[in-house]
Amino acid sequence: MNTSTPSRVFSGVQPTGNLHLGNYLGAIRKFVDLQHEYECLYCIVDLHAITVWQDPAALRDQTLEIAAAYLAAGIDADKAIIFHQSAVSAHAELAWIFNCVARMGWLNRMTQFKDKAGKDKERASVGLFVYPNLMAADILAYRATHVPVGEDQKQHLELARDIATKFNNDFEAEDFFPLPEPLIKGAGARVMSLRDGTAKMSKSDPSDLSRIGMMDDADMIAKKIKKAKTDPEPLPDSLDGLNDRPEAKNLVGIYAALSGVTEEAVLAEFGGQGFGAFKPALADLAVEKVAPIAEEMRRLRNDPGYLEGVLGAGAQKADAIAAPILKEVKKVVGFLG
Ligand code: AQP
Repeated sequence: MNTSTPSRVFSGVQPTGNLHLGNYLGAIRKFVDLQHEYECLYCIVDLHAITVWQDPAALRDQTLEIAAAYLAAGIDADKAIIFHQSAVSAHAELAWIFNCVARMGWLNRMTQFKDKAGKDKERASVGLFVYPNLMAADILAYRATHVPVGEDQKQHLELARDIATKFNNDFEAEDFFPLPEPLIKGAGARVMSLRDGTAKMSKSDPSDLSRIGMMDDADMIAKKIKKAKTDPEPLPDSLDGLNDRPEAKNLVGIYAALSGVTEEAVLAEFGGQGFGAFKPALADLAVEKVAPIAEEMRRLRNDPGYLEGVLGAGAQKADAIAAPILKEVKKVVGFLG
């Protein structure tokens, strides 16, 4: 039985294309900071990606693109473990066990399934429905204690805690799995669409103008910010003045997250000014922060052999942690060794 759980971070990004500023500010940038404090596993969750249709060649390509993004953003493959989910079988094996622990009622309450399945639930894959069980397995296969994610993943993380609790209770295995803590706070936890300040910036939004892509060049970033939806009012002097102005609030939030200052500080500088002045400043800042990452991603993408080597070595390290934990799980459940 495991009672002394060391702090360990696990998180992942789906290789589903169109990696955007929300993924960077909400997740990847935090991954970079955390690698100095914790043992970290950063996964490219290709098993999650196929819960909706993925062209096989594109999936391989997108997997390498996320590996390039991790490295270009500053994750050090000698410090953190970078790997793709399908290379470590513990994820799928533990997910099956969790399919038998989680309850239908719990999954029926997941808002992401409702959003992604849309009106035609009958045609959604079964994998999309049990997606949160796989996410719980991703985390708990390593007994990870901390999970940096954007706001949109909060409900799934609560479900992972429920699964860990039920497993520990059902098998009278107190503290077998830790209850993983979300690391959600901070600027950039919820970046909204540039076309609709009430919808999150998303990979699957049909409008490319809705997101700043991590591979966008300087001209494209400037164009998208120029075209971002706003209102005719100047920026207010205080945060209260952003209530009921979702698009303005979003752009101020992005500026704050990129520059590492508070939203109050952004308003102290730009309050009273119109978007004609604010948007070019935001575009310059976004180009300054994103363009070097995009350039490094492009350089790394030209060396697929190197990226595959990083992922292969990472998968071996990840497997070395997960395999003994899975072995213990099987014993607890009652499987013959
Ligand atoms: N808009 C966002 N703001 C802040 N964080 C975000 N994340 C996603 N969108 C935002 C965080 O990025 C990490 C990786 O996300 P993912 O690729 O695993 O899945 P996702 O949430 O499905 O990404 P998208 O872009 O929203 O794709 P679609 O369009 O398919 O729904 C996660 O930590 C997530 O919280």
